[in-house]
Amino acid sequence: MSKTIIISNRLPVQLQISNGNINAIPSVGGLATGMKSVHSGGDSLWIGWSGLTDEEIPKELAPKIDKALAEHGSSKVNLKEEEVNGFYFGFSNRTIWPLFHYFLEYAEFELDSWLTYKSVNQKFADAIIEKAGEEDTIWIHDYQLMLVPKMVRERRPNLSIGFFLHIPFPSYEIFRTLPWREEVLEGLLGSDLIGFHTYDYERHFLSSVRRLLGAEVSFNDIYVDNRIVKVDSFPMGIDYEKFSEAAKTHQQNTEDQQSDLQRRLDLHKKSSPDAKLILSIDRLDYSKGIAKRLHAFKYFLDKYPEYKEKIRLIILAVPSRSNVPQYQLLKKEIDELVGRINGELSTVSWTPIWYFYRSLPFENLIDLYTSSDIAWLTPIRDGMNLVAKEYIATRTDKTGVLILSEMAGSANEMNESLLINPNNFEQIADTLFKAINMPLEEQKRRNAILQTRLERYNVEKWANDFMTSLQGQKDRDTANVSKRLTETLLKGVLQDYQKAKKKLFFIDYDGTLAGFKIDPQKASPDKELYDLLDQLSEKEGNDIYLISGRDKETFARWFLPKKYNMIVEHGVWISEQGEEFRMLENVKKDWMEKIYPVLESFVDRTPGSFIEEKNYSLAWHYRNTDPDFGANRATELNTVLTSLIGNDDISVLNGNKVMEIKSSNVNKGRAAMRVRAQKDYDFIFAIGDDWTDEFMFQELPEEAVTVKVGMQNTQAKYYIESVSGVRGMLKKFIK
Ligand code: GDG
Repeated sequence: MSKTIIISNRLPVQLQISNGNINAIPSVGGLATGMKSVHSGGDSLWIGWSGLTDEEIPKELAPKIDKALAEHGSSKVNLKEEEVNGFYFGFSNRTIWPLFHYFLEYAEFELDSWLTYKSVNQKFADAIIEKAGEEDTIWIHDYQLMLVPKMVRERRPNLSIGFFLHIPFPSYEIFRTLPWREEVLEGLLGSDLIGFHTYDYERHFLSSVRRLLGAEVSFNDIYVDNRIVKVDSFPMGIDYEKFSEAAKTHQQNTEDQQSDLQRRLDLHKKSSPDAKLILSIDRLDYSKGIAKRLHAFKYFLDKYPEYKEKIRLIILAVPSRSNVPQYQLLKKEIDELVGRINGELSTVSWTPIWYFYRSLPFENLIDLYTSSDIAWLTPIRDGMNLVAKEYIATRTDKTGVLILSEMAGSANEMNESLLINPNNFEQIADTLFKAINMPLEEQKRRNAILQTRLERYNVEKWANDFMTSLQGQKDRDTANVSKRLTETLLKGVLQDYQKAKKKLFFIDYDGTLAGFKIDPQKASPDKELYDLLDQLSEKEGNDIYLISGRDKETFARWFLPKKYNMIVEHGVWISEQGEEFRMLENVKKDWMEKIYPVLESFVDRTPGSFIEEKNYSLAWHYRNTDPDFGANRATELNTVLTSLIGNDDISVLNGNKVMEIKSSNVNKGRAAMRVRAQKDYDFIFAIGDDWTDEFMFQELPEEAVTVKVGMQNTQAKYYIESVSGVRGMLKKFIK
């Protein structure tokens, strides 16, 4: 039976060693809860680091640990202290974390940490390879493991692999600064599905893939070698029921069931019933903007001094990554700031800030959520921010105001909260004022909408959506395989070919027989290609036609001495058995002088693009431009040309990074049909990579063998993945 393997840096279990005994306690974190529906029973395995280094695990306890973990469906990756330092505290948290959160100035680019990151990723990949069966599904989590998908794919190409990034993916301008950027992208592209919290992160990722790897992207599909990688956004939800139920139970607690914290909170409320509690909860991380929030708090009290003694800020900062120097500095900064603000503003009966630097038990978290009138969460950057969602889920009477940074992923789904820019103190101060004074009716109206949404798109739905989409990728691959020109299918084609007497081949050149070159003139044929075409042409009964959009001069130079049959400029000219080119279609060219200046203006405004002037068509190439920019300009040019052309008999072809303007009555399909009519062919074969080849695929009769190079949408019967496979396949027709 197939199983699901989940991989994350940390296991969803905490190990405790005491008196030679091992205790494995399930963690309650968001991810662990979210994956509950996926990680159930014997059908799933969770692989990760246990939290204890090899040095911390006594040798004699190792088997006991494995057993304890296995009881929780978990299996550990062993890491030495040095590996944890380089991989986790090093590259993950001193390079990727700051860079992906736009803290470029904190990002360190250390070769040693990168090398450790690579080798530890390999360890995780090896653990998967060891445990995974052929039909298993793999779900890899987060920025610590970005190289794992490719490492697994290389050894186990048929596994279904998904990856989810829990932090933002930065804009290309930031990501490009990473010295190992291509390797990171290639690592991720080992997946079948890559998930992000928001569409913006997805968009940034696609842009980096296009710019840095030059990969073909169509909507949210990336074409990689012989695979399609899907990219999508799946905003992570929370275990809504757990939080709302906990809040309900909490409200029914009798006084002696209450926690100390709750009693203190109630006492405060009793002593000043009109005072408002403002809550801020985060891991102590510079991305969460805690220091800025403290400054903004002071700014508010300076602007609205009437609220002194009327509000209290509770800050819960959960210790995090305290081995990393930036975090130690931040801790110091926040300690000092709290001290300074409290020192300056406190009165005998009022301390403006209550500050907790610790992790609190879940019950206390609920105490804080349910007792606070306002949740104030202002990260400078945050992949999602689950605290915002949890606060809303606990507001069972629908009161409470959420102030949320628009830089948090959750802001996309929480429009009914008060959204602020964490750098705009004026706006923050006014928003706090608004929150403090928001009528109950308005609070309830806003929260009702938020609660309905959060309850529906909860964490279980998130995990299921991701898994369904990953399964969809698998089915899609299977659907594609049926069209792929596999060895078996090719065998059948070759049998038909052997039986036939009169055989006709149409073979496109660029992107089919030769790979693309930055300068089209450099894509000239090599000896291997000449030999192949010689032998194909010499075979009895074979009529081979090279069919191309290229100009006749280039083809005459390359192929006329060889006497190959050629159709060029999309079907305007034909040359058979070494004769001079003759016109196959009567075409007008008076439109060219009108269109040329238009194309020139596009070349001027689009660096890297150029015009190719053929006898009967004009082509605007944008292969060497910035991919997004080029595609935008192509759309623009299309609009301009369509309005100019009107009813004239010319049309615009959108090729692979080229737009070609030519007479409407000329295309490869018409040309191929004319040639076909010359003889009574009993085997027809056509192959090409481009949009312009689709005319052939459409026009040729049903029994023709039509083959597309690449996996994009096509009318062809079959596809073959790449140029490199084309020649090998054609060689089989010689034997
Ligand atoms: C990363 C991304 C993304 C907090 N303090 C205590 C405590 N918590 C719990 C909260 C919440 C979780 O920790 C924090 O989650 P966040 O989403 O706010 O932030 P990160 O830890 O930075 O997580 C983030 C997330 O991954 C998921 O993809 O949203 O953007 O940075 O669940 O309740 N829990 C307990 N005591 C505490 O003191 N028990």
